[in-house]
Amino acid sequence: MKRVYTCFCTDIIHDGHRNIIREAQKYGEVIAGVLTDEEMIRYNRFPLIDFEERLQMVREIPGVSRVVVQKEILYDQMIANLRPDYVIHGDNWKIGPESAIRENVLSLLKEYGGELIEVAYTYNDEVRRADARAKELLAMPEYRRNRLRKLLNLCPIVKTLEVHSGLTGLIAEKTVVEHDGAFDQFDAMWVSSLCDSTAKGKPDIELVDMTSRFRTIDDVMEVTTKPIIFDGDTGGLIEHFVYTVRSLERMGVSAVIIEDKTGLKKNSLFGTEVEQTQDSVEHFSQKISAGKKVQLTDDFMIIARIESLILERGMEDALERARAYVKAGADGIMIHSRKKDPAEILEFCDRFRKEDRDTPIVVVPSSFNTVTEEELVQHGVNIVIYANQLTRSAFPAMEQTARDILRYHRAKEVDDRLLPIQDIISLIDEL
Ligand code: SPV
Ligand code: MG
Repeated sequence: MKRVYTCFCTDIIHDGHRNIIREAQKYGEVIAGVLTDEEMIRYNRFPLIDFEERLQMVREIPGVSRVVVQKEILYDQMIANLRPDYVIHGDNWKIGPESAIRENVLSLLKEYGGELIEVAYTYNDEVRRADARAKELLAMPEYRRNRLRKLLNLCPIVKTLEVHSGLTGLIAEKTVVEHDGAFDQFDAMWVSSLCDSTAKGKPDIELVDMTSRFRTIDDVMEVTTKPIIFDGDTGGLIEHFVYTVRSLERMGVSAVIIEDKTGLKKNSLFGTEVEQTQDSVEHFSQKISAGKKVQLTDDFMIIARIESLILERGMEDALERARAYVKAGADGIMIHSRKKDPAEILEFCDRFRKEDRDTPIVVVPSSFNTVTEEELVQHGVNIVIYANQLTRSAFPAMEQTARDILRYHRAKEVDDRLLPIQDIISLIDEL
């Protein structure tokens, strides 16, 4: 009997999938692959159900005779192991980044005379509704909140992008790239105080109040499903911070990062050029403990940000604070630096990891931007935040456009570098 292989990268089975299996049965014995969670989140979206349930779901499709695990989105390993006579897939992979997978399959099959069967992709009302429902569920607070903890177990490093609006949220949500046969996308979003303030034309000094910051979160949440890490600045008064924790948790935010500064907060990238006061270890520890005490779920994370390197208080001070904050209940440590050289950050990570194998480490490589994600992983970092690059890329582009319109007294000269009108009016999907 001939062998037919197809891979499932989904957590819902609809008409389209059943149709593929019915077609596949006409050619022989159907073997179905299930793509691992690790690989599914690089290329598609976070699965709503766990891997065991996904395996079971595929086993139960009538016509599937065997289920195997596919560990990589490209088919090299699967095809080498199974040598199927046919691979069957919906024809929707002919366009977009997925076409790289199609090319990969075609070239592997060609080596031994295997064949690709493409079935017209079913996009009926049931499929549309199932898709929409999955996205709605992923966006619900109960589903979204615990996803950061899940990602920490799944990813070598959680890649987080700054967002400050619905539009930037959509970029973090939807941008997927294919590069050298690997797919990638961001895992989480950072609601930066710097960029949230900047978008409102305000300085980053805790002037934009919590109500307004929450409004930004809400705008982002309405159009995205990925988990949110909130930049909570100093966290404010302990008596206020406990309310912030409750609100963020209720909204479905996954984590808040608070920094150990007190008084008038200035942006860390000013370093010692402006007056900034570091909080005492005791007081900041109390703030962490108070926040941990009021949270209602085990999902929410309070991450303590250490400003000792920013304020030039030295490595020993940073490490001592890290120990104290973990003891006070912090679910993670963010270490910050404004040096161009990542050496002090990496030294901190190495030394901290030696004594604490588990507590997640977060870094924000805005200044030390030569460091790669791979190097960060080697030094025990769990979350990397690209904290301001979207805002910094948008501003010069917009300013240049404004300048050129003034210069040419019309908009024709800038048009080539703009999003086409057709694309801007259809950029946002309607319900
Ligand atoms: C932010 O993005 O607001 C941060 C990171 O807090 S930094 O600007 O580097 O302080
Ligand atoms: Mg900030």
